Amino acid sequence: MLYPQKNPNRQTKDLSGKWDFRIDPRNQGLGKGWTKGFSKQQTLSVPASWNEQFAGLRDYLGPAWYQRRFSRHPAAEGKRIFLRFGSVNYLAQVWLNGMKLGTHEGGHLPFVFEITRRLKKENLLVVRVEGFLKPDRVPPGNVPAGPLDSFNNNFNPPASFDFFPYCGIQRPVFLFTTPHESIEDVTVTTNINGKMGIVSVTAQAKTSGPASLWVSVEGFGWKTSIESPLKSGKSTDLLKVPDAKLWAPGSPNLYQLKVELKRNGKTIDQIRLPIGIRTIQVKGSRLLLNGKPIFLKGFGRHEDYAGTGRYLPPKALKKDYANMRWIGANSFRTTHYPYSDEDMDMADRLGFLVIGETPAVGLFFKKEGLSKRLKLCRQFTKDMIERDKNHPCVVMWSLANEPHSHRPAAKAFFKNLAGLARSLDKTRPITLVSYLGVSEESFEFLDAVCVNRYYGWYTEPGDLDKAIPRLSQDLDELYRKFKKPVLVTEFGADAIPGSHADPPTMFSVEYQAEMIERYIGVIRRKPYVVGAHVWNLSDFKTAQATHRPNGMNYKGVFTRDRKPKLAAYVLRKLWSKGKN
Ligand code: BDP
Repeated sequence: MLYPQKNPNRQTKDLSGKWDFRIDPRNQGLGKGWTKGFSKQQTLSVPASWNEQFAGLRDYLGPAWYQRRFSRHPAAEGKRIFLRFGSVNYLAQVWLNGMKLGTHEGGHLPFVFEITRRLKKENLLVVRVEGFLKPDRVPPGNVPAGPLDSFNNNFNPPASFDFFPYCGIQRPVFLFTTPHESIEDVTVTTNINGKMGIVSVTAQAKTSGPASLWVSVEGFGWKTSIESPLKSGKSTDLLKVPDAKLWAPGSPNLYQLKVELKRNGKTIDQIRLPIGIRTIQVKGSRLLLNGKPIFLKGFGRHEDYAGTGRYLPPKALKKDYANMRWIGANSFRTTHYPYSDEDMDMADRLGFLVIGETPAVGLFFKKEGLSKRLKLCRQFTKDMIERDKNHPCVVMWSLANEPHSHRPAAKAFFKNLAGLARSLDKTRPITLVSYLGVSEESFEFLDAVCVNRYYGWYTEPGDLDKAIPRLSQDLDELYRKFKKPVLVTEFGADAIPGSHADPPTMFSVEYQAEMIERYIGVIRRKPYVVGAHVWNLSDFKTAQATHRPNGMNYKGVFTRDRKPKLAAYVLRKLWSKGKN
């Protein structure tokens, strides 16, 4: 699934802006023919969640209708034309000029429809969106609380996860063209041999006659290219880059890859991609980037921003990266769903290591609905890897966050998913993120052990002297059992901005800062721990609950409007000068 791009053979048009909108609380729209157009109630911004744009819609999960008109552009003449949604949460049904294009389930990954034959001079695009929380969806909601299947969090709306279940068209919508004979996919993997970078490029193309592929890599004063004929629509090339400038945090060197589909010297189609030459590998208790041990310091984040909900506008995205750089972080996990294409591009450019996570948060393994949840998880794992496989920033795939793996079915579930992930990507380690720790049996066949730890918060509340030795003991037990690198993928405390206490007390900024500092103190003494991700980069909106004042999770070291709390300064000191 190639990201839409503008180049001499391809065009794009961003459909962001004001769209017509109408909620449909009595679910009448389908019966009343709104698929052919409806009278709007209001206009709203796309991309953005609807819940934050109108006070009255905060807890409304659907259904709701969007529509937008657009004209055919002359540049589309003689091309194939596609419509791409970056993300719609959760269930989307799409019509163009009254004809159904299709349905897509799942909130955080792109989907595409070909509309070449459906496009008219003037067009009406209609989208119905529904985001109900259901146990057989991923992530699930409305799951009866019980020790085996769900935390008793009592959230309103009843999500089985701790972030607001925003709905709507939450990422950009693009029209894009490709030639009729076109490059369909490109897969890039890289290796290093001494000072030589080796770039392997597999391209797939659809042609109606013989054609060849030209692949070139250019950058830092070097250019190399190879031509090879297409065999059954495919070609694989190895390109050697002497004295390669490797990609790493602090030196995010990107080369330009160009893949051209040619016939008789004429370029029929082309794709350009920034690529990074790097390797990633688990060896014993270490994580190796370009053959050298690397420590991941950073955060779990959320796509969450006032007014736009689950869409991070460019200024907010920029600020998140500015904050992470200021503090000395080198990585993050896409908690708890794949982030936008724009986010991944920025991580490539600025040199952040990313653990890419699927939307499988709060999974449970009761029989009811399990086969549907597995089917969805397989789809999301596949779509995530296909979308992000060429990003040098992605160094690990996470199959899930905090599954309730108490039931025996969990292990088989994750074996299935891990097998799928490995068949799609043989270059990156695979993990899942657990709250269970030593009893998370799937770590036996995964590459790294990722755990979220809240000693001093959900257990030993307010008592860091008791919490810290427990953390230390727990980490040792994990390593003793699995003998794999350990990452503490979440730890932290809520700190209400401006709330102070001496001695440090839960919810004060002092308590959060002290807890984070003492956790890092323990982590530094464990040579098998290869990552520390603080929960969270910024405060974020969640569902209402007794333990979520103002419907907020205040574990950010920055506020929701991205201002530093005390813990941010403490971390900046701890992480400065390349220290872990
Ligand atoms: C962890 C979850 C995360 C929550 C966090 C918390 O992975 O989504 O937001 O706890 O409670 O268990 O703050």
